[in-house]
Amino acid sequence: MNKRKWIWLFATLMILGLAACGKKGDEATTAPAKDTLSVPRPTPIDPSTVGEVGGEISFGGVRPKSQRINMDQDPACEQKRRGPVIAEDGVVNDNGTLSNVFVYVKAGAEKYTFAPPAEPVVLDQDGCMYKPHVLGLMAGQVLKIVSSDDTTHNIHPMPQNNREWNMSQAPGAAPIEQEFVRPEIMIPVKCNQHPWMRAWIGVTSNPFFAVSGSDGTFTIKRLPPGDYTIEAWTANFGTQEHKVTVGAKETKTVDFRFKAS
Ligand SMILES: [Cu+2]
Repeated sequence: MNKRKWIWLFATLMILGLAACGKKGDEATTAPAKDTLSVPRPTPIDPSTVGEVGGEISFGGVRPKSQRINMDQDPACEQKRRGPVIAEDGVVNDNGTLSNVFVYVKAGAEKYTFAPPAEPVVLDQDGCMYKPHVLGLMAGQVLKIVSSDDTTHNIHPMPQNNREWNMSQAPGAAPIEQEFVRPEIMIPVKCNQHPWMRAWIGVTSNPFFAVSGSDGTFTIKRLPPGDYTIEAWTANFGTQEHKVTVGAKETKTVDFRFKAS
């Protein structure tokens, strides 16, 4: 057989082979996974090895004076108020700890890829205050803003690394759903109607974050074994970081102590 015939034979076999593949593909019962190229696959993490980091945020030094909020300018806010309302930034708990501290894995989790949770994080406007005052969510996760108030709010996040926007929300209006696509610690949020309203949003690239509660404690769960840098962010007293090594199934304690700057 001469060279030309070999080429024809080869081409014919290729066409038959491709046809057979196509037929096989048509009969396949499962479709290929969607967007496998654009959406990175989450790194599998063995749940039997994960540990956690918890601790307490304490405050030493002179307590800042609390700032009372005056809601006189909007009767709808004022009517809903039960007793004095205090600005949350800089508040020291009765037990000498700090709530509303955003604690997160700043470094050590880069080797993993995480998909943002499908459930949104909800930010409520209630009594003309944001609830919660400090929240975290992952880049690409939906932030769902709702209002429990009988007045119009205008929510206005002021990011450095994400798109800035503001949107009005009248009483009874549909929830506003937005996402921040890039990690950012922290995004301040204000209301263009009520100058005292303030929230802080931490946007992370991993699911390892927590906000200290009214007892000043926090817990970051489901950490794979490894070396991490944990940062604690406060609105008024700066940030601090600690390094920690978490072994398989280990629970580590990392405490932070802030003072007035
Ligand atoms: Cu408002």
